[in-house]
Amino acid sequence: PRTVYLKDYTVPEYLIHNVDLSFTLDEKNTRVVSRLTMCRNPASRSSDTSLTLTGENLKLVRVVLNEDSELGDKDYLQTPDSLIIHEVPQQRSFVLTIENTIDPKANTALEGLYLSNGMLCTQCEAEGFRKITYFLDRPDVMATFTTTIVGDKDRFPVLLSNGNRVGGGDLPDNRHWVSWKDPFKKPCYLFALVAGRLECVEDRFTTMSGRDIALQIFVEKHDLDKCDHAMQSLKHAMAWDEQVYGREYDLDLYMIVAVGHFNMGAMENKGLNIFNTKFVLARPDTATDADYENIEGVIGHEYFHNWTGNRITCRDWFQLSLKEGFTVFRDQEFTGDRTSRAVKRIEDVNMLRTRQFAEDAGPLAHPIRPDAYIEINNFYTLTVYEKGAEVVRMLHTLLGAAGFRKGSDLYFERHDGQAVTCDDFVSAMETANGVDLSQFRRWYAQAGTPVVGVAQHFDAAQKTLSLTLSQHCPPTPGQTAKEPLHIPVVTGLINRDGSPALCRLGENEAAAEQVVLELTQAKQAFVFSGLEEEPVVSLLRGFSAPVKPALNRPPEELAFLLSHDPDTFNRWDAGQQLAVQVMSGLIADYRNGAKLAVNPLLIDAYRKVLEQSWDDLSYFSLLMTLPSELYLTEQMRVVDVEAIHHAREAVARALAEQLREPLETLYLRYHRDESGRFDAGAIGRRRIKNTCLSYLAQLDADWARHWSLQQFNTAKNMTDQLAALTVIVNHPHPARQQCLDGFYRQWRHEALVIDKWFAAQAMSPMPGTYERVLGLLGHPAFDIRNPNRVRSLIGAFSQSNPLHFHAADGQGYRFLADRIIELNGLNPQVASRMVGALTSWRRYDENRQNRMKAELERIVSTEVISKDVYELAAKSLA
Ligand code: HT7
Ligand code: ZN
Repeated sequence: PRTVYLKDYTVPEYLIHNVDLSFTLDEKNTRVVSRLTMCRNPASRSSDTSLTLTGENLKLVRVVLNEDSELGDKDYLQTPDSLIIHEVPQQRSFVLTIENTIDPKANTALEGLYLSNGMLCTQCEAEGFRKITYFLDRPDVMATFTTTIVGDKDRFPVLLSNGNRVGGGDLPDNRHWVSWKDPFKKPCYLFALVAGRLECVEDRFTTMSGRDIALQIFVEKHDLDKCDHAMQSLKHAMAWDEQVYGREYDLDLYMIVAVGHFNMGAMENKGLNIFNTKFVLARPDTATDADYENIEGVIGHEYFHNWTGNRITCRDWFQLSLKEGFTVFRDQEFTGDRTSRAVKRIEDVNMLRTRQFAEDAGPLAHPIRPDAYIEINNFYTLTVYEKGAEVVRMLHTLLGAAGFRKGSDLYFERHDGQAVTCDDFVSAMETANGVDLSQFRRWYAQAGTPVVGVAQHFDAAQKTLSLTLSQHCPPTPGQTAKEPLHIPVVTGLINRDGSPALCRLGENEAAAEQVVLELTQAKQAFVFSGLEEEPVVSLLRGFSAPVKPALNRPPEELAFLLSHDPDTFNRWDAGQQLAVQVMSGLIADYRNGAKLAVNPLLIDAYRKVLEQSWDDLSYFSLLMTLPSELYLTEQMRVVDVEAIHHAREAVARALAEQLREPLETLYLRYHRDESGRFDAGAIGRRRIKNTCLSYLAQLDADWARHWSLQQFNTAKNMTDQLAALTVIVNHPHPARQQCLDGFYRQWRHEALVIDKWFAAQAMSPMPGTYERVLGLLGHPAFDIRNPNRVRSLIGAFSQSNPLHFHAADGQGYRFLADRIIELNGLNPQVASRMVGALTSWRRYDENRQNRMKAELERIVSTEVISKDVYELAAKSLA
């Protein structure tokens, strides 16, 4: 397969100004007529007078140049992925009309035009438009689109595309037509079409300039009662973007369609977002609090793309983080403002530190602006999205909120309507603030997670604290030597009595509660003055940079920070690091066959947390939650999944035994019958209650088993019901099967709830999980063609059940490789997402390494292998 390089970028040879599309719909044979108004790109230096359009799986019917001359075989050449027209006008604009047919029913890859539960819909990012018609399928070709759709009135009563509806009417043979016009220039990856039997929920939003916007959410009829939260979220997002970024919506209509078969979360097509049902549908009895929060976040994310992605798009796909990193940062801030800032930051960092850091340390590590790819779909990664957002966040930290806003204003002003680069974004920040960000730009080009070393020296006579920070970044594939990065390290100081110590850097600086240390050199000292005693340093507050601090704090100091750090992130993190220290000791004990005795300091620290009173109960729950097995995996040189699991269980059990009373009291205090309101208070009460329940389930006690069963049977909302089911499925509970069967019967008509049913079983640490997962593959509700089902069974087992997936006999690996090979032929995008669980093979013992490697080799030698799967499997073996 061909590798595409950033360094080879050249401007397009031709431009397309206007696209007139017409679709005559049929499930197996849709006819597409595309009329392109084009011209030679004056900026292109190529002397080639032919025109190459991309296209895949298309049946070409005819090609007409300038309305009248139909081209013959000798005028063009068709290849499996292109149409080359040998000669087109060079001096003036021309019109090219192409007619082709496509087969949406045969499209199991869910890219281009495909069928989902009888509905026709599109997915064009990144390169799906070429599966609809021949085109210049690249993001720097921006055109205005008019789309006419013709379809049967019964099968396709609703016909949607981008922009505003400009016409429609009846046709013979029970057919009808609708025309849509999108006045904004856009790349073809933002094109969308939806047709089907859909119902609509409608609302309105008045923008800051007084424009009235119609908001519509289209779903299948039985889901009409689950759109309320998505609609509210959309209105909140629209208001937030006006308040925080001064950005207003531009069309008269904003449509969202929910589909059951979708490769990712959602897609920001101009004026017509298409969403995975998972990120739209919610009712308190069917969706958990986490689902509600995710829906708000994803609705916000896609809405924010209207400016960061659509009005200003990417020049090429290497610049993906330009729109994704920035938009993730925007959605994180939106959720932080809407819910709890402290909790949101912790959740985001948790994901970054467990999953993105692993990606950055493995064979698939790449910069947030990659410089080469075989299949661009493989680069919708945690690095491009989440680390990309951290890079934008660092700019926000370095420039301050006001400086960042000046920079974003200039970015929107300079580049509206353009396809630009990450560099253009940084330049706008630079110009607007009069700063030099040249070193900061390295974050875009350098892969890997920097390690920041810390050494401190207190001079009692001088009353100074000297903090020496250093940085180094381990090599990553293709990048051995790394250069120092520009790292903002937000730092505060705490006196030994727990009060904040003021930070004064140098003699003349004003004292502040915290400072941003700008680490730019390999090693750099910062001197704080005016300190009466040696303070405790609170470093990297709010996780101000995506780095690993190399700090070996004594457990007493961590316990101190857990009690006193005013920074909510660092306070939580101190508890996490303390637990990691204790668990690391237990992991070693387990490996040595020693008894697992939990350090009382940890129990004491957790007791103190329990004894305090907390306003934010969700934050309180996070303080009470132990680091995950995946996070512990990241801390080990050679991963021992069994030792990690048993050490963590031992700590959870010890906490449950020794803190039983306060945990019980808390559980009972919040065990109210709540209907599932989505407000911070109710969410917090459910969260702390369910955290307590999962601790109490560690006790081998009938009353605890009874509590979980009772909660399962009486829960009025999905958060409580699923929390109880999870506890039951994760322990030897006598009612396990009965609950699973009851849950299935209750929810068999709600696909998203059945996804939870599959996932809960796939993630269970109980013996026999592998056999159950294997059995579930044959369950009538399992469908390998549905990505949500694949993720809930195969994804959950391989990515969230380390104990069983990494069983020493290799059965988990074999199971996954078999599924990947099967999926490879059906849906390469989903197949390649599953490869991730095998790519970290170097982190395991020799036996597991050999077995994982053997499965990767089996995958690579599959006879017909997609570019998607090949790229990840081959690169991880290299
Ligand atoms: N911009 C979108 C990324 C995307 C995608 C979405 C759905 C299906 C396939 C896809 N390929 C790429 C989603 C986003 O980041 O908002
Ligand atoms: Zn996005």
